[in-house]
Amino acid sequence: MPSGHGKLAPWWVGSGLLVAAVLLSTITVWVLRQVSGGWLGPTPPPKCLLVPESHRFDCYPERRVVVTQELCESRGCCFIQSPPPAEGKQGVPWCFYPPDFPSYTLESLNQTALGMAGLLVRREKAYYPRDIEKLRLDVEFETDTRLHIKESFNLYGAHPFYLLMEEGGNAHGVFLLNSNAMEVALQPAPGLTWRTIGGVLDFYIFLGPDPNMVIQQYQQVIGFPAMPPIWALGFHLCRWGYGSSNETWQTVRAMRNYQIPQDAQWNDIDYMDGYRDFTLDSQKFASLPSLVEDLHKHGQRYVMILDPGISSTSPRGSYWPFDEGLRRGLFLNTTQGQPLIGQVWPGFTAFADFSNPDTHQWWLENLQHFHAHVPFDGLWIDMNEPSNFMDGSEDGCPPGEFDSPPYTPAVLGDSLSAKTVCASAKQKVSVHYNLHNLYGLMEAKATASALVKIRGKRPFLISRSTFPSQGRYSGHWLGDNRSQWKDMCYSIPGLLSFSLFGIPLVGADICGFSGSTSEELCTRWMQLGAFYPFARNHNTQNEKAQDPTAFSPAARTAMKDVLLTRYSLLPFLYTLFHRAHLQGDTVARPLFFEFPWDVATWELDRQFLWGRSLLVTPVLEPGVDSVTGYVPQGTWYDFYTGSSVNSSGEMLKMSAPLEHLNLHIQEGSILPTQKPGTTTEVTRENPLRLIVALSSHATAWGDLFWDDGESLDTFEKGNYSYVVFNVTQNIFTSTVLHASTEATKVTIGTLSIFGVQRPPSKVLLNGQEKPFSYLDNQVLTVSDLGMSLSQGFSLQWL
Ligand SMILES: *[C@@H]1O[C@H](CO)[C@@H](O)[C@H](O)[C@H]1NC(C)=O
Ligand SMILES: *[C@@H]1O[C@H](CO)[C@@H](O)[C@H](O)[C@H]1NC(C)=O
Ligand SMILES: *[C@@H]1O[C@H](CO)[C@@H](O)[C@H](O)[C@H]1NC(C)=O
Ligand SMILES: *[C@@H]1O[C@H](CO)[C@@H](O)[C@H](O)[C@H]1NC(C)=O
Ligand SMILES: *[C@@H]1O[C@H](CO)[C@@H](O)[C@H](O)[C@H]1NC(C)=O
Ligand SMILES: *[C@@H]1O[C@H](CO)[C@@H](O)[C@H](O)[C@H]1NC(C)=O
Ligand SMILES: CC(=O)N[C@H]1CO[C@H](CO)[C@@H](O)[C@@H]1O
Repeated sequence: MPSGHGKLAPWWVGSGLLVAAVLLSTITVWVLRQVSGGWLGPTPPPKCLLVPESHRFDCYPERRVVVTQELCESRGCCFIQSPPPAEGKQGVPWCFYPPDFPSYTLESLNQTALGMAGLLVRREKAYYPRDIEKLRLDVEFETDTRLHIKESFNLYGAHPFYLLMEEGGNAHGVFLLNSNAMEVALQPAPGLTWRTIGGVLDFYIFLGPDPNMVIQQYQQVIGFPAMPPIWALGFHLCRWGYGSSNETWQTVRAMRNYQIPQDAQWNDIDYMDGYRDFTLDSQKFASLPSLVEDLHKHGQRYVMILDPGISSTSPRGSYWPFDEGLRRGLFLNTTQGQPLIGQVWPGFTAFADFSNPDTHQWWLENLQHFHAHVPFDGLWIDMNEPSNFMDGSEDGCPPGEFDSPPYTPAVLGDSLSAKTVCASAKQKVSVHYNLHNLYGLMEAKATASALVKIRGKRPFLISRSTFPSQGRYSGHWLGDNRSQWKDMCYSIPGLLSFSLFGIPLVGADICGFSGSTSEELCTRWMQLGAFYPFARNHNTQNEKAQDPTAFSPAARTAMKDVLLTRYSLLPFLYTLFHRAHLQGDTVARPLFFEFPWDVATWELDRQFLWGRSLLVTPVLEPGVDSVTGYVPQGTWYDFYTGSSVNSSGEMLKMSAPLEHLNLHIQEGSILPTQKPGTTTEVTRENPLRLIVALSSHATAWGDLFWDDGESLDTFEKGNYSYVVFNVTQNIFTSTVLHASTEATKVTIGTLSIFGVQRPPSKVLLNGQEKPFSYLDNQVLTVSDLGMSLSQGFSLQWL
């Protein structure tokens, strides 16, 4: 459960009844108080004319109804027709609330320990069915920067959170902690309406003031993301339609043969017998256990898919997962108290009720049985919205207000049960109506916990459905995309959204899932994908292979090179994940997070940063050998050569032949890198190279988190090293702030210092003279340092 849900416990239990009584609540959040004038229409009542277009909040949001004046006025609302909106713009609602629409008034406001408590009272009924007359309002100033507003009395992806940039570069965020079906309407002017059909109006307001801080404050509420094992940050390869484990194995061997980095091999549903969870196709996948053993011998890992739909039609006694789940009563039930049956890959299925702790135990036992046979390392949980090929169930859904509420928010198919289970389905803690958006979160929690119990190491898990707090248990891939240039472009905003949602381990299917990719698209996508925090190439069945070995030597080499670049950056990437885990920093980061005062960065969605300092400018179109990207004001260094670019904050054209991905380092930063190997395990043994990018004041700063890469809670238990690097006045210092034995096993081999304006006369390592090289592009390199990471040192150039 999300952190902070403890206090909602009474609402969770038996909330079916309560929700029936809270069927429609509308709350309006004013985002910016800015009024733009102007209205159109015949001669409506003067009070209606008083409402400027920008402040017209929709009083008739029903989508299947053409709203007429009569319908509108029957709700006590104002009707003024507006001209159709310009293309790409939001329209102005024709039917909107008048200024005197009956609303709540605040009564008896008292001070409380954390803030204020009051009563919101409605004296006149509005048009909503079963309007609530009294709401209790609690306002808690929880920290200096977090204002918490919760309204209750009685009491999809779904990330009811937004971040807003205000004029001047300040930011704020708003989170509505509510799992019910809802919709959010943006007004033509700054303002928005949240419409939810149940639950508590539990609002959090994060005051920043900068975007990084808003996201940190949000994650203080929902929980910081889990620290992934380092192998999760390697390259993952998957496809649907490997015909057999032997074919899967061949791909792994081909990757090794070309020495292309790969940490994990995956299988989609092909491995299963009849697409049933926890079974193995004993013909085509007979060699899977041997393949997994071989992967482990090579320092590689195995990940496979699981779905929450459990086949319900296998002969009794032949399929333990269903028989036992039925015996223990662990499935979603119909209102009649029978397991609800829908249809997924195996045919008819029941759905595991992850709100029941007993289901977690049964899920664990299933995984233990399978792991004894196929010792998998991580899991991929799919179809967990939960997705159903039928609407509701094999019998549809019963009549009633859960499946046919008086108002249905804008959801798929305008029906709560479209392509999923009935909203009326019974789950252990509540009715599915309240829990639908939590399904993937609860499954992830059960799965992560099972992985820990089975392997005793940090769990690796990727989930399709997510909800706030998901990052504590899993990463996410952006779902089924297509092998098209525009899908590659969309992946960047997709990625950055999940950074904001506190799920930093995220990526799209590299080279595209459905449709057929081209060599050029796949090469460019591998370059972009090498900078997805979670980097997996995945393909649908019946399409040509799209792993790196499937292409010409030139393309294959370009893909290999960019993966080696990713692997060289593992110490930096891993440290960014540590900072995410520690305090909610983002890993893949929009440019405006670092340059909020520069309005030109606000809409950039074709570039992104890693942390504060590494700018990624991918090519996103065919047939070009250059790319134009924004370079914020300051000095930036080419990652590969160390040559500098001085930007005034402008779009710059960069050379981008097919084998090249543009990467630039922001002045003032120090990036820990490592000589790359073909697995994270091999890479971890190699010497580190620190890249120092000097600022205009000749200073720089960077850090490194280092542990064994997979033990549980190393930070929490203090079993890690943390080292800070710093340059001032031509002196580089490495300061070990926290040490563990692991850091004694790795050395700092090379220091590359970008932006050294004059060739030094000598270089001193801890006072001893050292040979160095200096290039015309102002790069100073000192190699063969041989310094243990566990010991601080200094290096001076004179
Ligand atoms: C505020 O205090 C008064 C007097 O003690 C009490 O009657 C009222 O219920 C309180 N209001 C709230 C919202 O707690
Ligand atoms: C897989 O390969 C093994 C070893 O080469 C062979 O014995 C087995 O028959 C193959 N299995 C299939 C299903 O082709
Ligand atoms: C579902 O029904 C089974 C009996 O078929 C029962 O054991 C179980 O408790 C029920 N679960 C819920 C959440 O109602
Ligand atoms: C950028 O500016 C620095 C001084 O701040 C200078 O040393 C460097 O040569 C400049 N780089 C380019 C490419 O002009
Ligand atoms: C600390 O981590 C090392 C591996 O780096 C492990 O061998 C050792 O047992 C751990 N110590 C504790 C106290 O957990
Ligand atoms: C860098 O090192 C110098 C000298 O040790 C110290 O004075 C300074 O505070 C350090 N700066 C940072 C950002 O750590
Ligand atoms: C068809 C489809 O679902 N396309 C998705 C592919 O992935 C991008 C993000 O990477 C989504 O925005 C698309 O909707």
